[in-house]
Amino acid sequence: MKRTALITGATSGFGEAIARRLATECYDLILAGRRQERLEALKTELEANGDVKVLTLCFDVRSYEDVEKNLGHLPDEWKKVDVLINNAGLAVGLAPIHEGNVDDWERMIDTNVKGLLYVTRVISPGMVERCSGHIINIGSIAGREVYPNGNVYCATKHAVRALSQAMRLELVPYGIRTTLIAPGAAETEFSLVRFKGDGQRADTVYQGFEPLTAQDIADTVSYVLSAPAHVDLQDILIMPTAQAAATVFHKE
Ligand code: NDP
Ligand code: 8X3
Repeated sequence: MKRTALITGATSGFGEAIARRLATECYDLILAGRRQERLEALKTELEANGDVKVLTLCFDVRSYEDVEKNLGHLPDEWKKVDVLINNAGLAVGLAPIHEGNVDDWERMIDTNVKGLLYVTRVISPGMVERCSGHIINIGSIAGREVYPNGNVYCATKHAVRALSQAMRLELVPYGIRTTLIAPGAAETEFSLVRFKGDGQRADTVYQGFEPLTAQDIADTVSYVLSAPAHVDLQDILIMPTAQAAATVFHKE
């Protein structure tokens, strides 16, 4: 039977790879992000290639009003969201606390923490009503460890971890599964965004070792969703083989 998955941050990186993967696995997809042309291109590609229906929604997760307008009034055939993947997020800047850029801090807190909360607040009541559903939150190794100059990004991912634990505790009576997937270094547009478009600096992050790929995270999501109904993979840390901790890499 077809199920519906909502993926935030589907215009690039993990979200886009997860969309491609779930399109082959009996899911119809609600794809969200701010870049409309990318959402449309992905919808066209996925619908041309397979038996999948795609609804694209272009909004900023930082605005509760926009989240509610887009997700609180879904067309009837899209109302039953079986799987929510809270993936939209970003790091902006890498600076010690005494030199931090307050706008960067606000972007990270508003997107990674408040955005995840807004989307969950609008989608989870339907899951509670139906007594079924699965929420997958994309955390990070930065949600388990703090590294120098990562201060606020690490704090937001620690918050994602706390909120994932809270969701698990509060949604267990309704048969809703929750999963936190916490990746280490993965090569996506993440570092390009962190370094505000400086591609050369972004490339240096992934030099000398083999990072995770977006496909690795899509595979993990697929595995999590394929577990039998009585199994909840609650907390997954997935690292490149060459990365043992946030700042410990084996580089050639
Ligand atoms: P990308 O930059 O490739 O993708 C980020 C996605 O988030 C984009 O689709 C972007 O869409 C969306 N997004 C960002 N801000 C907003 C917003 N305000 N409203 C709506 N959508 C938004 O990075 P990744 O795929 O790597 O990142 C995905 C998640 O994984 C993030 O939460 C990140 O923190 C986390 N992560 C990444 C790791 C890595 O090393 N790459 C490791 C661990 C965790 P658009 O710009 O179109 O809005
Ligand atoms: C992204 C991985 O180590 O840059 O969450 O914080 S890291």
